[in-house]
Amino acid sequence: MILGRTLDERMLGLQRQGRIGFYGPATGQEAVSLGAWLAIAESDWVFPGLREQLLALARGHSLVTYMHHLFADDLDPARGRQMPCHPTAREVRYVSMSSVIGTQISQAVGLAYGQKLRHDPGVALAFFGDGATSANDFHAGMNFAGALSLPVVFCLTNNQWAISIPVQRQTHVDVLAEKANAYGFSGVRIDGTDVVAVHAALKEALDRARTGGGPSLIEFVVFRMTPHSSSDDPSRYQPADFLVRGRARDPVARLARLLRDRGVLDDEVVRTVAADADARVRSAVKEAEATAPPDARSLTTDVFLPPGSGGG
Ligand SMILES: Cc1ncc(C[n+]2csc(CCOP(=O)(O)OP(=O)(O)O)c2C)c(N)n1
Ligand SMILES: [Mg+2]
Repeated sequence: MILGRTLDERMLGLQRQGRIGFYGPATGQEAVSLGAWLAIAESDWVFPGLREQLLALARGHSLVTYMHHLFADDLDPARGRQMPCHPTAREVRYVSMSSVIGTQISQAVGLAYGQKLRHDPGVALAFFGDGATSANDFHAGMNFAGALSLPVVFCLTNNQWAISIPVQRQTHVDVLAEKANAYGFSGVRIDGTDVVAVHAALKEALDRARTGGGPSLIEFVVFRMTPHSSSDDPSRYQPADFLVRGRARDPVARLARLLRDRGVLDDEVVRTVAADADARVRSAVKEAEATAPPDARSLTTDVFLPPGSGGG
């Protein structure tokens, strides 16, 4: 979680300096990614929303590769063809992030259908925000998954904003999790700033999916503690007390308190972890900045077959 926060601070700074093009932070939402990482199995598939990069890194995606992606350089797995801060990490079953809100929901459901047909134990996890619950894919995906009882967990991170639109203007229901009732499966709302609660809710939903019990919806209530992205200025629309309330539920501080109470965390560990995160991020930035941009001739590599190669 500290690595995630270090990344957010540094990347937003680098974007302001014009060294990277775009960044979407996850500050305030780290407990969702980390709780999920603790609960999922290697065979499970992650279809991310906008802010689950920490889950890819926790699953083993290389920080340096992620940095190459943020700099859109020649070692970026997408070779600069994807929006920056839209990572793809195939080796850890983390599907390329889509900018088009909600599309990953029906993609995750499609994968879950395939898993069921093949009797594969892997569960699909679809992450998305409160804003995505207004997208067609949300309704289509939830309905299909419910009707066919598919092994998918809908992870709805309600950070209370869809850029400048507050969640109260997104829907007339108070609790988004209730929407699951209409599709015939369980929906729960939990505190998404609490790693322990996230882990417990996901464990239960994953067990259900794995044993043929079908889909679940979990609503993780969190605070978006930063602008929507490096292109946004929330002071133009967000009430001043929102951040004050968010800071009181800071997931990193909250976990630190729990671990200190249990006697497994002290100042020295915190210092070491923070110094390690800082060193790793600095070194990754250095490597990416020393890497050339993709060759313009690579524009069609991996996209089209070479003329005359005859493939189908
Ligand atoms: C189909 C579609 N409509 C609109 C947008 C523009 N857009 C980008 S992010 C966003 C808000 C998403 O809000 P939410 O789903 O709550 O996710 P969060 O950013 O809060 O994590 C919107 C409307 C888009 N990318 N795709
Ligand atoms: Mg949101």
